[in-house]
Amino acid sequence: MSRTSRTGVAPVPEQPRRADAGPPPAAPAPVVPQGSPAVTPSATALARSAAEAAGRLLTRPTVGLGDVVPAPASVRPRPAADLVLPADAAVRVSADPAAREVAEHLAELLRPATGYPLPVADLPTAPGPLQLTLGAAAAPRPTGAASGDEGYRLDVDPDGVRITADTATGLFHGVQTLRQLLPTAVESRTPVAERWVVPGGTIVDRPRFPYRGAMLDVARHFFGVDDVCRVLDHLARYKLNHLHLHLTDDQGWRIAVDSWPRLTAVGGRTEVGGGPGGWYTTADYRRIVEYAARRHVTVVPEVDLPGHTNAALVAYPELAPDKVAPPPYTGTEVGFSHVDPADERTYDFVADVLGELAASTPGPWLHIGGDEAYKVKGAAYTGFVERVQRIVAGLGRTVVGWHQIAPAGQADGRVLQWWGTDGDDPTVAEAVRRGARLILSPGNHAYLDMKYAPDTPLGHDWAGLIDVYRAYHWDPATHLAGVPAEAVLGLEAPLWTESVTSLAEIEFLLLPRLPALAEVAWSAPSTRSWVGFRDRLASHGPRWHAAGIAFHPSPEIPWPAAPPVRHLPHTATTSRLTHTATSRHLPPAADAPRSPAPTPPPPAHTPAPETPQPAPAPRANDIRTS
Ligand code: TNX
Repeated sequence: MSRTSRTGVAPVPEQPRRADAGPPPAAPAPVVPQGSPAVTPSATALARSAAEAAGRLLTRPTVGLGDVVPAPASVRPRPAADLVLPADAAVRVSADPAAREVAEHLAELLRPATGYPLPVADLPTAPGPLQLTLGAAAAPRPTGAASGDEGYRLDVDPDGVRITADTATGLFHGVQTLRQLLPTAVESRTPVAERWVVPGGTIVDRPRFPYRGAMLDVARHFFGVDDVCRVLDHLARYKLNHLHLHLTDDQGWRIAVDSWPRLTAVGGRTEVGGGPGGWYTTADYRRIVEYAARRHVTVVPEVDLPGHTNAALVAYPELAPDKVAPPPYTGTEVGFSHVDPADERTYDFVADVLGELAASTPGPWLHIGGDEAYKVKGAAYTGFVERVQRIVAGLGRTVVGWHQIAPAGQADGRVLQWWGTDGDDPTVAEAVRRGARLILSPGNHAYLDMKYAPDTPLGHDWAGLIDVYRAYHWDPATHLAGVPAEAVLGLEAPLWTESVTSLAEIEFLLLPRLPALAEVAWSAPSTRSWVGFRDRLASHGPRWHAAGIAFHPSPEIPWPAAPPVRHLPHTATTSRLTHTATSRHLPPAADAPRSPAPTPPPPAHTPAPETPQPAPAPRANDIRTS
C-alpha cells in the first residue's frame, strides 16, 4: 500500500509514541499526490482531512496501551480509538460503597495535575468518559484461567474509559493501570497544561499469584505512620496487595500492647545506632491498616518469636531465660536473644500480644517470626512454635512464619515464608507435603536490603548483589525444588532496615526493584520479557521524578530524560524542569525541591491520599533523589 492515503494525506502512524519520544511532532504538511487523476479531492476536503490528521497527531497518547507495569494479561490496542479526557469529565461508578471509594481515589489521583473538578456520581446516569462498573459479568475471564477477585477489564474509546470488575479491588487495580496510561505529567501535584490522552483499546488483566507483598522492618529503625503510608502508595501503584510490618526485634518494640505497656514505654525507645526509636499507638496502627485497606492492601503484622526479643526482655525480664534484664541493644547482630519457652508466663505474654494485635488487624494473617532463634533448639523450639500456632488458630487467624518453623507440626493453612538462597530446602518441601503453603522471599532475588552493586551506599550483600535484572529473573512457581506451584501463594520483598534511616533511603532501595518483583508476582510468564520490562519501567523514572519520589537510577534501565512539564500559568512554580536531552539521569523534580523544603510536610499521622512529600535532602552517603 502507498504511504499516502486516498485523500492524499499522510496516514497517522498506527503505533502510539513511547513516553520517551519527546513532545509530539508537528503535523506533516499534506501531501498532494502527483498525477493522480482518479482522486481529485476538493480543497475543502483536503483542508478538513489535514486538520483531522493534525488533530490526531496532536492528541496522540504519549504512552502505548501495553506500556504498563506489571505487564497485563492481555492488551488489544486500537490506535484509532484514543480518548482525550475532557475538562468537564465526571467519574461515574456503580452504586456500591467500596466501588465509590475507588472512584473517589481515581478522582483524587487525577485532580491535582489536570486541575479538573472530576465530580463522582453514581451509575446509572448518563455514561461519562470515566466509568467504573462493578458486576459479576463485568470482567470476562481471559484465556480460560480464573480471574479471581482481583481481575479487571479496561476499555478505552473516544467516548471514554470503562473499567469493569467483579470486585472493588479489581476496579482499584484497573485505576492503577489507567493512571499509567495517562501522560507522565499526571504525577504532578499542580495543574499542568497537557492533553490528557489515553490510548485506545482493551486490557483484560488478572494476577498470577494471590499474595503479592513487601515487608518493612520498622524495628531496626522506626518509621512513622506517614512514611508507612507512602510505602503503601508505592505498593498500590504496582498492584501489590500485602504489607508485612516487622514490628518487633532486638532493637525495638514498635506496637503498643495495653496489657504489657512497658513493651513500648521501655522497649520502644531504642533503635540501631542509638536513635530515639518510636512506636505506633493502637490508633496509629489502625490508621495504617485503614490507609492500606483503602488501597486494597492487607497488613500482615509480625511479632518475632521466640528470638529477636531483646527489646521485650529489657521491658519484662521475667520473660528472659535467666530472669535478668539484658542491656538495650542497638547493634546489628542476630540470634542472641529469646523468650523463655519453659515459662508459662511467656505464653500468657504471647496470647495477650497476639490477641490485642488481632483485635486491630482485619486481615487474616498473623506472622510469628520464628527465624534465627539459635539458642532454642530441637523440641523446645518446635514445641514453642506449635503452642504459638495454636494461639493464632484460637484467634481465628492464619499463622505465617519464617521458614525456620517448618519442622513444627502442621497447623491448618499455615504459611511458611522462605528466605533461603539456594532453591533446595528438603525440610520446607516436607512441610509443604504436610500441608504448608509458601510465600517466597529468596534472599538473592527479593531482599530489598541487598545492595544493587558493590558501591551501593547502603544495604547488605550477604545474599549477593541484587540489580533489577536479578530481582526480575526468577519464577516463584518453580523456584524451590520439590514444591508444587499450587503450594505457592506468591512472593514478598522484604526490606530490612539495619542500614536504612529515612524515607528517601527506603525509596532508593525499593525503586526500581519493587516494580520488577511486582511483575514477577502479577504477570503471566508468557507476558514477561526482560527487554520489554526494562523499556516499560524506564518511563516510570520521569513519573517518580514528577511525584518527588526518590529512586536508584539503575544503569541497566534506559531512563529517558525528564520531559518538560508545562505548568499552567497561574500555578507555575519557580523551579521548572530543565530538559537536557543527553542527560542519563533525571534533573531535580519540579515539585520536589531539595532541602530546605519550602512547604511544611503534612501534619503527623494525617497523610493525604497519595500526597508525595518533598524528597528529603540526601544524607552524607549521597542517595540520589533523581
Ligand atoms: C536476616 S531474613 C534476617 C533479619 C535481618 C536480615 C538482614 C530473616 C528472617 N532474618 O533478621 O535483618 O537478614 O538482611
